[in-house]
Amino acid sequence: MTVVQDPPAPPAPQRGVSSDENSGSLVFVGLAGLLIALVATVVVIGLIGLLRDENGGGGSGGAGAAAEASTIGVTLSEFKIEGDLTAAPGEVSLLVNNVGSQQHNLVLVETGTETPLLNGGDNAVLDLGSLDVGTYELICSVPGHKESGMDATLEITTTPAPTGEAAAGGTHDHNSPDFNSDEADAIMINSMLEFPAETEGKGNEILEPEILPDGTKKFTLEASIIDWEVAPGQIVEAWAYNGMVPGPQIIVDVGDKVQVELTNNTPMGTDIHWHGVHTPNDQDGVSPYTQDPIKTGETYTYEFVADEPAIGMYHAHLHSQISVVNGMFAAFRVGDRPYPRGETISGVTIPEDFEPDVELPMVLNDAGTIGLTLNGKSFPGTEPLVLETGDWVAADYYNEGLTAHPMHQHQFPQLVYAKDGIPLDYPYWADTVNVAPGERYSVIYQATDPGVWVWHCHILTHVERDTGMFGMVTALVVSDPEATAEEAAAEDTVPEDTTAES
Ligand SMILES: [Cu+2]
Repeated sequence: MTVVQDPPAPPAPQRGVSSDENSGSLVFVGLAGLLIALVATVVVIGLIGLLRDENGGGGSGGAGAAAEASTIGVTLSEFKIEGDLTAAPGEVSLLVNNVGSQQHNLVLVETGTETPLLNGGDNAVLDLGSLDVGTYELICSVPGHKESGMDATLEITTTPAPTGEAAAGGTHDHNSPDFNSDEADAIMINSMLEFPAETEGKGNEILEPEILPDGTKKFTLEASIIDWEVAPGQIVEAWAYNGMVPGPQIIVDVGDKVQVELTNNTPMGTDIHWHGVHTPNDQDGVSPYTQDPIKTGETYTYEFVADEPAIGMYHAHLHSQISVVNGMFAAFRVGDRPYPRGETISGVTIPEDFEPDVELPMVLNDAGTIGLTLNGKSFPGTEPLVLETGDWVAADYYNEGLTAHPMHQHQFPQLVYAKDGIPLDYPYWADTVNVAPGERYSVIYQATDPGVWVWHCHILTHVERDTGMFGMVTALVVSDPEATAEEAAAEDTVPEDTTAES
């Protein structure tokens, strides 16, 4: 176990996630201190258990296998085939683990032996039979995946392969003599201690409109391809509105006349669909049915009256399988959120004057260049929420990805009060809210206890892999202002050393 050293004294944390004052380096130093102090008691207990028994269903060659039999761990992801792909001549089987978010398979080209199509997180054992010395080609046969990089060479050789690397980079084979439990723990824990990490760029900024003479709120968008730091040092080509992922939030009032002018600087035709927002048919943004595509270099203006409340989103419809998964999505809200003020749900009464202390969109994605992300960032680049005990959070989940994500909040139940922006007659409390593609769920929850509380997708391969924690995880850093004040008071009463030194 790593020895936890005394953390530096953290400055008083500031609440929230969306305001600029939280992005200062002091806060990060403070958070790092808080996290080092708290991670051992909360995060480690909560999450190390996830390490155990992973890949339990996959099986492996086992300790009793004959000497010439080899089992190799292979991971599939977008768009790579990885593993220590060397073995001695003889029986070879592959323990194949899809750690990506898309479906993949693995095919030995020379023999046509293949796994079934594996969903993200699925394992399979691929028995290749007896192989002679030589090189063999492994590919994913999903159309386009080989060309995107899922093409690897399996080498069968009598030269012994170097040992030790497979445990660090490939799928952990707990039965392998090379498997090192301490090393696996250290990789995971070190990755977790990197949180929170600063990255360049921040999405979801609120877009200010230009007010036209007739009162119309005009918003200006540019679609383009940008370099986006999805995690520290990991720069990808994102497709973005106004240079950010998610794109800027558009928030208007019910009854507002809205104009959105889009200039398309991406290399493909595009349009904007107002998902969950009531519009006339010719503003629905589905070329060619309701408009012509907005070609590269063209500007197009949408115009409609926002006549109904909405917790919606906007994204491209044309070529969405490229542009949306790569980042062209954002939140679009009309009117106030329908908080269940004054209602009693499962014995808990929401105050008549309820207002959240922190509001945030939580945009989920799992594919394209940016991959498994919360608000366009992958852990440890995800943004923490800095809260004080008693604070209420209002979060809107938006799934712009390709698969469902059960979003689990540790400790604090989430009150689901609206689905797709439509207020629920019967709101309900849940610690895990499953959000399918296209869905929105609006929740409020109260941070009642101090500590570091993780908030993450509970598809475990969306948050942990053998190289450490990543993807769809963030955390609430909750401090108790009274305890902090008492600590400060105690420090003030320590007598100062008045001895003069020369
Ligand atoms: Cu997920």
